[in-house]
Amino acid sequence: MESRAEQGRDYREQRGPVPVFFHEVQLAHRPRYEWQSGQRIHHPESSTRAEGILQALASRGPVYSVREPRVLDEHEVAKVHSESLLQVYRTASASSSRAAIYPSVFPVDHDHRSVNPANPNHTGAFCLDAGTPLHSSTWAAALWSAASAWDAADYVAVLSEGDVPPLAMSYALCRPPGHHATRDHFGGYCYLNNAALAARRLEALGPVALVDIDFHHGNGSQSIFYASDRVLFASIHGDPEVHYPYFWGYESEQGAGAGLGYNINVPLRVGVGVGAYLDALQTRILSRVRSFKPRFLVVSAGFDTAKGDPLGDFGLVAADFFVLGRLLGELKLPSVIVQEGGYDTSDLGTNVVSFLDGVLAGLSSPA
Ligand code: SP5
Ligand code: ZN
Repeated sequence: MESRAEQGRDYREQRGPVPVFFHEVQLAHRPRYEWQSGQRIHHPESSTRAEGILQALASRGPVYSVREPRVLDEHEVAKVHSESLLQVYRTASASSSRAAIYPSVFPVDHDHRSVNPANPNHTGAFCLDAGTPLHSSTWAAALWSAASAWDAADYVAVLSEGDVPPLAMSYALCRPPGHHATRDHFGGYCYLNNAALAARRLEALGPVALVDIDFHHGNGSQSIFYASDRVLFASIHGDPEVHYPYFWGYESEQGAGAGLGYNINVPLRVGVGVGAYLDALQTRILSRVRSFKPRFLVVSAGFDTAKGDPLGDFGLVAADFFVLGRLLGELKLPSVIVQEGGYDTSDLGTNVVSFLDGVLAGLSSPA
């Protein structure tokens, strides 16, 4: 039997199907409501999202093949998140199946010495917003979502152990999403930062570019790598003056310490056209990624930039997602695509497949 690393030496390009990592338990997390202008609305981060993506992938026949990730050891998760945050999740997972924890009291300026992660009344100390509930099923779903990202990263890492790094790609169908989760806080429908875990898996092997194309700024990923010059974080998103997460995502946030210059934010005004969007991506993000000379690419791939999305307003259609994917593929880097947002469930699957097809086309185009 050849090991996965030995197989990797024969690969220069992706051959055979692109692995899609996903576990059924990820569907069990079903947040019911969130708040919008004081009104209770249906929660947009539904399990239907993942089902639609799976269906669209299946329609592409043998190009993509779904597999279950292996169990993720919690000590890997602890390389990105605090032990207290994980304890908050474990505590919530032990609650009755009907109960939901919606934090609504947030200890601003509290010194946190008396915060107890085993006390559900203290959950607000670990939470950024009121739209990200904890149900008994949340912890297991988030952990499998993280496992999907970690295994997707492991797949390209193992294939890259040879002298010539292969142009492999993998896709983690992460749901719940992750890029708003910081080391210590959950929020923005995110509990564990899946993309950050993937980047952590890879950064030991070489520099990693983490490019975030979700409509919302990836504040969690930014904060986790803010002082790092090993992981370049670059995000293009709706202007935070107007859009969630409001307090982060400005151009002035450029990194700290050794990481100064390794954090790039490109906020775009409401209703920017696809031409201006792709232009900003190329001139302000992809050029910087190239000069950084990464060994790996991780993409926080949100599709709430799509036309008709209830949360975003960039108006991208399936053909645009193909172009976007191809531009990223043309970086010619082993690539891990991590699912983030995207809430128009009628087009989500089509857009995801179009994007992944684009990445594959970019990776395999003549250099
Ligand atoms: C992963 C991800 O995409 N998270 C997004 C979290 C956004 N939560 C706040 C949504 C506020 C919605 N206001 C909607 C106005 C629509 N016209
Ligand atoms: Zn988003």
